[in-house]
Amino acid sequence: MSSHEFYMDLALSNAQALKGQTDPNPLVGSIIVNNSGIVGIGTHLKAGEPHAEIHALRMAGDRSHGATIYVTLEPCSHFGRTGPCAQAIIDAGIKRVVVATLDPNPLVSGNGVRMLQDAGIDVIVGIREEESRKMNEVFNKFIVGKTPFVTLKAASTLDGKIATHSLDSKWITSEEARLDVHLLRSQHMAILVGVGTVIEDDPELTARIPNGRNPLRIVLDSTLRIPLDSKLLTDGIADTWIFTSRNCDSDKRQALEKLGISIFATSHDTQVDVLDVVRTLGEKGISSLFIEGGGTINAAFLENDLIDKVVFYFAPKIVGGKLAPTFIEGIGVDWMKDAIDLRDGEFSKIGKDFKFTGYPEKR
Ligand code: AOF
Ligand code: ZN
Repeated sequence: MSSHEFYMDLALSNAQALKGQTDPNPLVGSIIVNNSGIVGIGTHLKAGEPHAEIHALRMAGDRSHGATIYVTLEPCSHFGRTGPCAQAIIDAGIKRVVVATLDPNPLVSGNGVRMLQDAGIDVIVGIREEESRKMNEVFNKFIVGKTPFVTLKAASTLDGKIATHSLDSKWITSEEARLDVHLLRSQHMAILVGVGTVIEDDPELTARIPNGRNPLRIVLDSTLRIPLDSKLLTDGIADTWIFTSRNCDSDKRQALEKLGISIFATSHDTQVDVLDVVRTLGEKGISSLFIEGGGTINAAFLENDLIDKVVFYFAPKIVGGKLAPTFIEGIGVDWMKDAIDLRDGEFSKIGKDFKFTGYPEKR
């Protein structure tokens, strides 16, 4: 491993620790090194707060004169909520900038590097590029199209069942796998379920882990069947938004609004239009969406090409039964050649279970 890779790995792992906390901003880490060693360490903590480089420069102070700065993302060149980092780097007298990857933000992309080079600074781009891009897969999508990066999560037996034929579902996967789900929840801005899940399980949809941030909770409910005493409506732990259809029950809508719940009617008369849901969430600044729906909701998002990533937990068990529900329902494809391919698939073991992550090929 070269020294560039060593310092970039350090910056990457510091940045990665903040996953979920910086949304909708990217995860960014920075390290400043001079002849005597590391003199500055910085990580972007939260949108609206200083960028990674600024924290590192403040720590280094005068020691940044003639030093090298490592940054996992191209230093910014624009005046956003904070000033341009490229200018701060120039002003601090940094001699060399090592960047993992360019910033996909159209306001910045390439301009940050150009600003630095124009000031006579030596710039190297591409150290741990793939790792940095993967770490910011959410940001990379949202900053370009302003629609959320959507992850579909399911937990099933090895024969694909999410409950028995009598609808018993507690528990399919082990405690370790369920904790991993809480971590994923805390790393997303919003979590989405169907009203069936709310009626069946009365879930909290919170992240019950140390430093767990609770996502916004979203329910798809075409006729507003949600019980007024559900935890999602009454516990006050996190906000809950409901997406419904145009012809929903107006009395129930008023009752829900009285509880402080935001209701969005999508364009369809009797169903919730999932394309509308995703578009609206993007407009509201939600960059990451975690879907924990049942088979019908999962199929609707998949069929509409709205899923960017899947996380499936498989418990090594068999329940069987033609009537036991599976995690992708709908009608399904007609021909095997039309099956949705998942690229870059990876399996790992969590407790007794197997976790699969992959990326559906867009059609
Ligand atoms: C950096 N270092 O640590 C981050 C960067 O609203 P602002 O001012 O925080 O700007 C957000 C944009 O700045 C974001 O969309 C991305 O392009 C860049 N983020 N850049 O040099 C950082 N977080
Ligand atoms: Zn910046």
